[in-house]
Amino acid sequence: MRKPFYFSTGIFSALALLILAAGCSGAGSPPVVKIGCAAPLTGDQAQLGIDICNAVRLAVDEANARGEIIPGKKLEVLALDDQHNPAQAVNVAKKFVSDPAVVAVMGHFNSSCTKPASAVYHEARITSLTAAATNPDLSKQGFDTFFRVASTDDVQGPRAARYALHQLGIKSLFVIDDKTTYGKGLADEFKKEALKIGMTVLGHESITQGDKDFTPLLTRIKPLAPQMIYFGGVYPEGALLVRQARALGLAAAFMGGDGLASPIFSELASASIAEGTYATMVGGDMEKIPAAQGFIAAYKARFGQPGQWSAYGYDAANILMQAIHRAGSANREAVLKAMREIPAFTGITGEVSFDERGDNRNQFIGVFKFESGKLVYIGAAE
Ligand code: ABU
Repeated sequence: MRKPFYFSTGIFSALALLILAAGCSGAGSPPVVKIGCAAPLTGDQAQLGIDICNAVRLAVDEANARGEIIPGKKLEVLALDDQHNPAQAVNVAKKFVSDPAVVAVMGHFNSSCTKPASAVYHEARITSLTAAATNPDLSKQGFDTFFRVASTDDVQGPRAARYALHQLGIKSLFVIDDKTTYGKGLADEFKKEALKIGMTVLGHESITQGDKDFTPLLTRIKPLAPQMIYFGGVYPEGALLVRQARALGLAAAFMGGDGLASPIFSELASASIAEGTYATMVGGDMEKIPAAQGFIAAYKARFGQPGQWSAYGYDAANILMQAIHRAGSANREAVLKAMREIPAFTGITGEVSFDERGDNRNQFIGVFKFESGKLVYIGAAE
């Protein structure tokens, strides 16, 4: 029987080996190792994902310029859009795991996407590190492939409730959530603590992401006269809620979690309507952290103003790259082992060290207030 043509001579065998050695990037280019970045990159939450993936690109390009992660190999960011849709997040996760050049994934942004996607990464034995998904259950699935740098909502919710009572003097409130893994989880944690510390919860209702008219709900809330409305959700619906509440003459203070902590909330609501809204965030004021100034300048020069999550994306990418460097290879299991053994990392957001579930031991919650269209840091929530 004749051999296939390309195996029929020593010359062609040698040629095939050379092509393999050069990898897919072509002769002369260093082999590429990819870090996935999964987040909403289109749609109404796109800016949040873009803020993170841009920071990941910056960190990776800086590391490539230093040439220190895996000598002779070039790192590349492969950013894929999960559209903050859980089904699409699973598709994205499957694309990453089926690409042998992808060594680890940064993401996802939304807890509702991170949850199903993390099962795909666990099955494929590939490290995933989220900078932003804050639902506490994500790290309770028994996946040794899961890591996150963000503080969790079982810390954020209770600290926000205590801040509302002790610092803002709020005694009565109404809770709204957006039914998502993040929004409902955060609102439930806030409410549980509010009840525990003696606040009066006048009601708790849910809205649906993507809906535009919350007037019927707000009309029901108005006669209850809560001192505060607490919203577990993200800025597109948060901005509509506060706009429509003010239009109805509902004067209650408005507070939410890290899903509101974006200047886009103020742009959508308008600066005057957003004025005085509180948003907790998993960090403090980056502009005042000396270690963050180089990052902020480099980010601004390349992409414009960094978002609230950009610094977390940058730190997370540098942690992943340190694990790849310590593994000394682009082997997924080796990188995962290095992640599990990684020592405390001091980044621009502070110290990050992972517990046995992959959560950051450093759980910080800052409180921000919208003033003249800007997010102003007003202190830590304890
Ligand atoms: N933590 C803010 C929004 C992302 C999430 O769904 O957790």
